Amino acid sequence: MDYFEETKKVSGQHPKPVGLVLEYGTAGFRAKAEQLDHVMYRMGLLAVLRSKKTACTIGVMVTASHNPEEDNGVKLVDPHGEMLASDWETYATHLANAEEQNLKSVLTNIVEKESVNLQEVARIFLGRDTRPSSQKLSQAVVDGVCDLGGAFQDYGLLSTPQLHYMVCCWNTMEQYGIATVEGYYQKLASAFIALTNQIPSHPEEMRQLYVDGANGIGALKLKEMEPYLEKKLKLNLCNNGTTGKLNYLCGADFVKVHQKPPQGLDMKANERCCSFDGDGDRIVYYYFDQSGCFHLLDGDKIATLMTTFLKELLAKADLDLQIAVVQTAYANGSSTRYIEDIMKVPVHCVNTGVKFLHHKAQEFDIGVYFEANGHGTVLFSKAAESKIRQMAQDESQKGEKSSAAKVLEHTIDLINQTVGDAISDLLTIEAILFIKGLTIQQWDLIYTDLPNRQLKVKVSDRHVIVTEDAGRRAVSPAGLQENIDTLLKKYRLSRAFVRPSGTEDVVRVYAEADTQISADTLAYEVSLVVYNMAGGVGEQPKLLH
Ligand code: G16
Repeated sequence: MDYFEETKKVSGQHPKPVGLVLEYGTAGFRAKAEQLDHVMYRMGLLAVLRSKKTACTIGVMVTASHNPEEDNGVKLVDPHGEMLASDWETYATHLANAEEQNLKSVLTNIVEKESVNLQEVARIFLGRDTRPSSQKLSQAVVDGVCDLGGAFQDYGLLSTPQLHYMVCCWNTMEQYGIATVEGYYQKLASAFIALTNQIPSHPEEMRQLYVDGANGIGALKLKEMEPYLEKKLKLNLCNNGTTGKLNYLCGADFVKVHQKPPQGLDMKANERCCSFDGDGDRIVYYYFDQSGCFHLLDGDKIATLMTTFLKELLAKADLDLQIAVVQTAYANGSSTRYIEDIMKVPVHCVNTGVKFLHHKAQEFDIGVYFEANGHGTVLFSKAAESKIRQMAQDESQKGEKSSAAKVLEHTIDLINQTVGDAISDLLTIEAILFIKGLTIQQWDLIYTDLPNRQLKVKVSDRHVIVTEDAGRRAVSPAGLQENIDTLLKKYRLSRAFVRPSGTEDVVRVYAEADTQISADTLAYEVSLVVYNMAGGVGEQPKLLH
């Protein structure tokens, strides 16, 4: 029997636009929604092969996260809830770009190279975000799955981290948690309640949190979860998707990049606010001070808060576990210096993309990883987790040691270890602030960010820019890095880099320096160099102040 017979018949119903070339980038495929039907169908096919290869359930998430509402995207989730293995990203790109007549040979090639046992049963979990295009695109994935005889469970609307959680739960025989949305809420809520019960009462203002849901799935899911939290938190949710447009002038990416509050949030001085992104895997916090100055607490500040908390607990519990922080080039220089020099915790810098951070964080007993954009989580090694659980359950342990171990155990249960998760991160941050009795202002004072600016430059082919050293140095086009180095000499405490985005058709520019004016000017000058040396298109970059 020709295993790919059905594919030959059906793939024509999901035609590839002529000449379209896409890449499985930082977080899967991202493009205008109308270009993606064939990619979705083909990712359904690939997910079946991946499931047969691993003999596990594989996830497929339809989302373009922080991108504009008109875009969409898809990514595959591996058995333990982690990102797809990198060899398979290459297969995904080949498959998405194959011409119709070559589809069968590309699939056969994957089967042969990976020795996929076609007799193995395949099971796929599906989730999608709230974009208007997501339901139809999700159906194209289902078509692909069914053509290769895979079984599937469609969870419908889910945040990205919820899908990662479901896949992990199912493949660990539900040791990680119950593979339902309710199971997710119950697991996180009971850990949160147990943690906050450490402190008998909280002033009313400590319970108040303003949340910008980016008009996306995160808002919907947080609302669903609220009743499980037993009024421990008073959530004021705006941009909840009922009227506004997804990610438009709101959401974590908007707030981080523009360093200003989202539209739709009526903020008063010193109120604690946070923003999710479009698929609920990123979070940033912020507030206005009395003088009207905006303060952003991004992924770096979150990593610092969580690391401080965990390190103090390890000391109290007298547990000798190695803790490390993983960041990317976007991490503010002040955060890296603070974590390394003051906290004495090692910091590692890797390429942009959660998959790289996650991988590195797995090397430590406790690996805290966060991108500055608010995407991150904490990983506990199996050995570390079992040491902590043993101590927490050991009735012979008394006093501070025992209670620290118990707090650590609840923290493990509250954190979504499969991937960065805005809801889980929110609850973890809130629990830490409760327990430590910290206001957002006190948390903010841990260190002061260096002023920084991020810009985007449109070029005709962003892949002409090639980088090394975790994206911190450009090796191509020739002379680009030398020009950036010359600009850096003009400013104090300066750092800048450029890299092609893996989710948008732009080159990203990052600059930091001793003052906001210097950071803005440096970012502008570097953008001009990119525009001139890397084939800039459209309007020239402008100086923003
Ligand atoms: C995705 C990735 C993140 C990455 C971001 C931007 O976020 O998951 O790791 O930092 O894209 O990547 P790039 O600079 O390559 O465009 P999200 O929230 O959009 O899934």
